[in-house]
Amino acid sequence: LDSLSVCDNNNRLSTLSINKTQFPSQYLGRWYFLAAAAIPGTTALETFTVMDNAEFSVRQCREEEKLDFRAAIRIKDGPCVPRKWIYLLPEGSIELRTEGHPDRLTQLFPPRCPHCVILKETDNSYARLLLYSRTPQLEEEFMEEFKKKSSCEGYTDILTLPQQQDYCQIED
Ligand code: MYR
Repeated sequence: LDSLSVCDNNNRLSTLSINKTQFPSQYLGRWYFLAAAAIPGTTALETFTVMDNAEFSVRQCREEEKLDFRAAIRIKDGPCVPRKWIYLLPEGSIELRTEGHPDRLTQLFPPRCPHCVILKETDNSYARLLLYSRTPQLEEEFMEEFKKKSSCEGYTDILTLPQQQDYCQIED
């Protein structure tokens, strides 16, 4: 019986609960990348398999419609790798575009987890769901929520970051 009710509306991705009056300010600041999901048989998770952990910082750029995303990625072998993207936020939109990647679309789906966000990233050749949290450790029920929601969308290939090493410093 449980398996029949698993993919009801409760476990579908929905943008309904995004607070548009606080957007995007409620998403600024620190985030920890905890898990990703993809359709099996695709290469969408390949870039994440080398990661031990990853921390992100999201800031408003001087220009209203641009967000500055920085990451400090800990590679399993040990080194820290800094990354940087500019996301474009067309006025009134809750969908993000990545500067320099015209075919990439990033959509936000707030889960029940109050300190988490799920991003759906699609490009020409891949689609994946990404789970971020304000805290590096996530309550088991919220990780289960991500897995359930992902599976209901057909993204049954799940990768969780090992987080066995220290976090790296985000570079300004
Ligand atoms: C990538 O690894 O492909 C890019 C990842 C983007 C990281 C985003 C982490 C922060 C989540 C908050 C989104 C807020 C948008 C307004």
